[in-house]
Amino acid sequence: MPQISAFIFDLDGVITDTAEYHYRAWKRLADEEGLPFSREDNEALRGVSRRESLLRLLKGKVLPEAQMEEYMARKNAYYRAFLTQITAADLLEGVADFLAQARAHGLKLGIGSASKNARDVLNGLGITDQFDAIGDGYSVSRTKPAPDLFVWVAGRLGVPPAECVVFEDAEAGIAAARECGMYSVGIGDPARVGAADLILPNLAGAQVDHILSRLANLAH
Ligand code: B16
Ligand code: MG
Repeated sequence: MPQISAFIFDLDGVITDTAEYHYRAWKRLADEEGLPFSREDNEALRGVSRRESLLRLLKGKVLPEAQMEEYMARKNAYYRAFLTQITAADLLEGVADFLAQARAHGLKLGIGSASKNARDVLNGLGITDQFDAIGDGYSVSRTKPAPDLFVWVAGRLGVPPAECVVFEDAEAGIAAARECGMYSVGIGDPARVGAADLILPNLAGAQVDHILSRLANLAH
């Protein structure tokens, strides 16, 4: 039976749903600049960095670096205005219970988020102190699907990658977990997270015991 010692959670789309706020912030910028941007377009920004999000929003349009920087700063200011409203009520259903179960199992808990705002989101949710390590958009330079962020978090937790399970809602995040030999649990649409070892619609009602035994039965 494989040993599993840590759970590493993505933030947006797994612990809370900040995707709506990212969408509204990008949409405001796009409207101001006369750039077409829909909710469907926003789905392609899930889990990717701020710069990569802007590149995808620009759909091939090339801008000078200074203008890219200004767009990213403006979008981030709009996004951060939403963050001031975040409270424990914004935890996705089942998350508080799932974290408590994982702790009771003696698992180490980490965050592996692409966001440079991850600490502020966690503080707003009131759960910062539940994690033994927090990896965010400042921790490494290569973003998901590179495995660097999850490897960084595992290092901080003092756990080998092969003993970690990543919970992710984005295709790039599942690819990153697989790349470094971690187990992966995909949260949400199988069209996005179909490459994961296990897929769950969300963490509502999820049982740590059940997940550990299903992963133990996989050839890894
Ligand atoms: P920021 P995650 C990601 O969070 C979001 O899903 C993605 O939409 C966003 O562009 C990215 O963080 C960077 O966020 O602009 O706050 O640095 O899913 O990795 O927790
Ligand atoms: Mg995510």
